[in-house]
Amino acid sequence: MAAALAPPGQVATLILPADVSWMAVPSGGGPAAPVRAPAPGKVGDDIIEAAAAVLRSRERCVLLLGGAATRETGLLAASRIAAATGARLLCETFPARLERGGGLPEVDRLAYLAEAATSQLDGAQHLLLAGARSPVSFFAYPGRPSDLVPPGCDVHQLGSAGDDAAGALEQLADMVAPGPARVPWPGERPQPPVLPVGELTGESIAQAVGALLPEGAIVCDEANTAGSWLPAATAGAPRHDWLTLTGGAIGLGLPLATGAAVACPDRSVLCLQADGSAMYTISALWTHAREQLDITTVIFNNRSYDILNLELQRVGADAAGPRAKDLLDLSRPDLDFVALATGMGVPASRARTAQELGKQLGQALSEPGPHLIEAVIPAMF
Ligand SMILES: Cc1ncc(C[n+]2csc(CCOP(=O)(O)OP(=O)(O)O)c2C)c(N)n1
Ligand SMILES: [Mg+2]
Repeated sequence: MAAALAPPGQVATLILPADVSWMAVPSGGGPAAPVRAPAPGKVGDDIIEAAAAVLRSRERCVLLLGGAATRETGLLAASRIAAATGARLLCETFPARLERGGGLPEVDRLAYLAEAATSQLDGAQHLLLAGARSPVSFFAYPGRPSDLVPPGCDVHQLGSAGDDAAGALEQLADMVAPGPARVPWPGERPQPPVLPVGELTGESIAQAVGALLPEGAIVCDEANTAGSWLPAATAGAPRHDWLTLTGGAIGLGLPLATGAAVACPDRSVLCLQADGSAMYTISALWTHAREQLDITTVIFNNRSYDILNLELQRVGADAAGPRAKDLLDLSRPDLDFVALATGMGVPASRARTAQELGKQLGQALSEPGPHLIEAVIPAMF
């Protein structure tokens, strides 16, 4: 169990013999002491000094943050380094927990689409990895490399998995950017958007979320394709945590929200959930109701496995016939998420315009307990 808890939070399955469920507890044995996660290892001084030399070389550097380095300590140190050395700051595409808003430095995420990620990394001579792995594209494509590191770029790892990447960044910042810690804003500090009006789309949902996100919220993001406007729209929000699907297996959002709300009962949890992925673990809604968790779920209902339509085109299979396309269509019948939610005890409503969403989201966030809003939006691909 200690190994499972060790950073970077490896998933573990514990297989026990059946007789543990009837065995007597050994005499004198009360409940076991809680298992403590082992402290992260310290990154060696030689590694930090080598990274400082790279940053001082004035060659083009990208600092890629991931793991535990995407929280306040790591973000502040990394942004000091970037301001002092001109290194470009990025964080991994799907951070486990990205601390944002409330004046924290806003860090762009490495793009999901390989060609967009390639242009972000274009021209880099050094890639410094702090808590992140060397980037590869999410899917493979015919005739294109999966390795996103530009040709000729040197990759430097600031310690190994499980090491204290945030502490190493602080040490590195003290070397290349001495002076008091401050939050440098490259431009103006972003402002929250105003509540949107008009058509309900991924973009207007993002504006409503940006306008209404409460202080201290935990956002569980599995909005997928229609969620691409969320990072920009929420950069000016009050302080919050952003949790994403770190692997590729969809269906994380609703149970992730369960975990977040159980762990942090005093914080508001906002679950941004695409329709197709929602269906993999829809039963989590019943847990939201049964435990009366303070979770507001917004279903991005584009009635489609939309990303797969895009990926089908991108692998060059755009001549796909009606049967292939039908596999990616989630209508016939349309899923009724209001009925699904209310059937499991979660009060629910449907929004078809941006105004309706703004009103329903504001109300759901202001009331305790679980709520679901089905946002009906057009598919893009
Ligand atoms: C467990 C699992 N099954 C299947 C897939 C393949 N897959 C990737 S994306 C996707 C569709 C996602 O659809 P939705 O959640 O509605 O998001 P959208 O693409 O519409 O934005 C599927 C089925 C997967 N990644 N994981
Ligand atoms: Mg969908």
